[in-house]
Amino acid sequence: MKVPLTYTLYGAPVSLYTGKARSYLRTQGIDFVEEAPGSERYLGHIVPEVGRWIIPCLETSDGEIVQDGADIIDHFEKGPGQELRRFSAYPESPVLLAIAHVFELFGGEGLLRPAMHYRWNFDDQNLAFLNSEFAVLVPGASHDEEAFLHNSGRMRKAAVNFGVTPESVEAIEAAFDEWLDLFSAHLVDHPYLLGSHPTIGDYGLIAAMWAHLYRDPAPAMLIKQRAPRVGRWVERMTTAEPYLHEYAAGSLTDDAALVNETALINDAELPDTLLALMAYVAEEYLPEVAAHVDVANQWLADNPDIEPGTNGLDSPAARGLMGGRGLVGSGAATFDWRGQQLTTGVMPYRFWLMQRLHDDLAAADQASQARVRELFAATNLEPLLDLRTLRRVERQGHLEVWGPVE
Ligand SMILES: N[C@@H](CCC(=O)N[C@@H](CS)C(=O)NCC(=O)O)C(=O)O
Repeated sequence: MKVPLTYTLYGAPVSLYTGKARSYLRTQGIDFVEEAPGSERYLGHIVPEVGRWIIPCLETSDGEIVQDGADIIDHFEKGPGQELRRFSAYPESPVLLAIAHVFELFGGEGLLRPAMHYRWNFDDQNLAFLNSEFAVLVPGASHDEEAFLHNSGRMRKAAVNFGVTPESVEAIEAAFDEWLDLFSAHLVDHPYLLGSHPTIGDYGLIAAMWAHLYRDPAPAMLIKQRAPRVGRWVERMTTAEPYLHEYAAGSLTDDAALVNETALINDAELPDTLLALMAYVAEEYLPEVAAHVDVANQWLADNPDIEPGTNGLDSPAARGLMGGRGLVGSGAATFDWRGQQLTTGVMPYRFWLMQRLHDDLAAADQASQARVRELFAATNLEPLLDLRTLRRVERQGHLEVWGPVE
């Protein structure tokens, strides 16, 4: 008899990165319970094990702890949870896989500007909701709005670290409208980014698109008015049952088609709407991640003695390149974005995600590698294939660390 595995997901409805892991578990039909990070088990056991307060964390029935959205997905894709998933989130086609990696990176790390803006700059619409949402994280927390206004100060200020400033908000809104229009156009013929089931590209996108951009009141209204199709994709990403009403009946609603690799789009005939989304990522995010790599490489060159397997900082839990939380001390990078200069904090985690693209592509056959390069060149994304930090980022003991000097 198969022993049922029940997973505990430590996370929260209001959390961006929990959305990625939760969406995976739901769309794959994997049983789990979600527990607030204010719980005794989380604070007393998970945090000490993981080495920092961070969500999402997954705990298996035999006590294994997995931190990080990508690692949680890989527990089911490549690890012991494999037989519980319905389909693989990694496309077999190296071309589709490379595209999926781009959107995993972009969704989790490149859509943070609109996510932060639409969460923290619309108090009239959002404040009462956010106050209630954050209060549920901690048992017995106050629901007092004044106190929330004060306590949320750190998160409000954090928006600046992602390039949200009075000067940039107009362009952030225009860029997000453009994103909604492009994604909406793509979804006319495709229920998910790459066809008839979600891939890691969709799971990356749902991170920003769920808690911040679809659940919070102000952007929810925007999406429902401007891009209802995108709203239905968000909802589709939160269910195990087919949610495909607007697509041609028959094959798509057939469960076999859903789990079949051929249900993904043909990599030899990529739709123009997908190419347009890729070109959008090039404009919106490529200059930023390129600037981050430059700053990191300067820092690595200046600090050649960092012990492999550490982050080179006093606190092993620190997430910014230079340990800071905000722009000061985080190793901020400045880059051109839509006619202005933005400055954002550098986080090595992003390089680790980008390495997944590089590694999978390096493992592909020559013809596929050439095809990906051609495709990325046509959509202005080619430089992404060649961005490298002087040392690789590795994950050890739930933390990001530098690999050996190569
Ligand atoms: N790389 C992590 C990022 C997780 C993350 O940043 N989670 C946020 C909540 S959505 C967090 O725990 N922040 C706590 C902090 O920064 O102190 C993942 O993808 O799981």
